[in-house]
Amino acid sequence: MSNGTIHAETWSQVPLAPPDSIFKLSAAYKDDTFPNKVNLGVGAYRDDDNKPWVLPVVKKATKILLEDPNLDHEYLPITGLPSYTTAAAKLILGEDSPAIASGRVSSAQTISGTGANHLGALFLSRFYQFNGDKKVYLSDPTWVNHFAIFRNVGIDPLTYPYYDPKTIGLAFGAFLDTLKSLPERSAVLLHACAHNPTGVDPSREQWGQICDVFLAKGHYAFFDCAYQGFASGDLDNDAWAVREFVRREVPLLVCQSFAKNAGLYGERVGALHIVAPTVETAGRVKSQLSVLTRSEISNPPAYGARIVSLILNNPELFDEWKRDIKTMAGRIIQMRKELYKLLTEELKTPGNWDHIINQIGMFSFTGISPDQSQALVEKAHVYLTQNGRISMAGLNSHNVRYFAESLDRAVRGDL
Ligand code: KET
Repeated sequence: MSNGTIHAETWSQVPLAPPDSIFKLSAAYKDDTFPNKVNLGVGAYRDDDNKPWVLPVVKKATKILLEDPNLDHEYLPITGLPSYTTAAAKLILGEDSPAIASGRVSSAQTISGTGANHLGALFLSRFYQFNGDKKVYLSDPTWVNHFAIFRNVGIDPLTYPYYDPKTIGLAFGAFLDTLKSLPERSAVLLHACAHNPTGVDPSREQWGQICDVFLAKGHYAFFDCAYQGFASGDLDNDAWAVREFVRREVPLLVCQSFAKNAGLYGERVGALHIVAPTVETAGRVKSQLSVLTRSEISNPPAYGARIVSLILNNPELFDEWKRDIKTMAGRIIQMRKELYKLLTEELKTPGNWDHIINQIGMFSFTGISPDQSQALVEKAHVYLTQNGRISMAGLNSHNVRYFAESLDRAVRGDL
């Protein structure tokens, strides 16, 4: 070391990492001064005036919370606010869930859906009896962060076929064949509903066949549920696949997020639910979730969980929330219809655009090439991920025409 001085680590070995592919779009959009710019990048709901929407039911719950004379800022228990985790488990697994009734669900409050994925992956990494090396199978494509989340805990992420670019739909045959060919007891990540980024979900009949293979092969289902309510506008409907797997006793866990369906993005409200085979196992699992959580975050943040707990445990607020979800899902469906109409009837954009109305949830996978996506970003000020995913929630009655026209030009190579 120079001058005989001993230096502490100076990070000369740290490589510069590229910015996050989704969040960099939000930043670029913010900096863009073009008046007609459109943000279709991050999956965050916007109202028809392109404003973030604080759900009316969240405003009500906040008021109740703030007026509560007993409100304090003490630590929550390590695995979270019990009134929240219990109600959250019921929301995804169902009021009459056999797993809840028999006390086999271990729940932990997490830092939103990302934290649930992380804790679930960490738990698997520590305790799952992998058949060989630690591997998880992810849909191709999937939410990009899944890869990093599993790598972080020493699980190698591999993919299974899911999407067929030719049909812009589910590659069901290849998906099922791959599930059958994986080693027994493989860990497989499934999107519970409103698949990100494709907007393509299996039908109930297809879920049934997927479930058959999971049972036959003893696979472990790692469900990620970040969009309950956003697929169909109905919370129970969107939880169907998870509940069916529980009913048929596939070993599984569920990662849950209230970022999107309650508009609580920044409050980081999530939960991990592990369904165990017996009450006794559930107790041991929960004890380990507690140990893992303690070392990472000590205990989760209280505010968002209190809001969601109020909403889930008060029948009036719960009904109001369901109406708010319908408002969001309904506006997105409306935008799908308008975009489809503009592309097919008015602009007569080359290609088939049926997938715009057939795909569900917050996203649409347009099927355009990375070059066309880039042209939209660079020349039309329309921000979307390179894979051609658009967040439908970023469209509204004011910008849908500009977007349709820009997409039309990109497809024709005129941008
Ligand atoms: N799972 C999926 C499938 C998902 O799309 C997201 C977020 C999450 C989990 C985590 O969300 P959280 O806010 O931690 O509850 N997706 C959007 C935002 C992001 O990338 O973080 C997105 O794809 O735009």
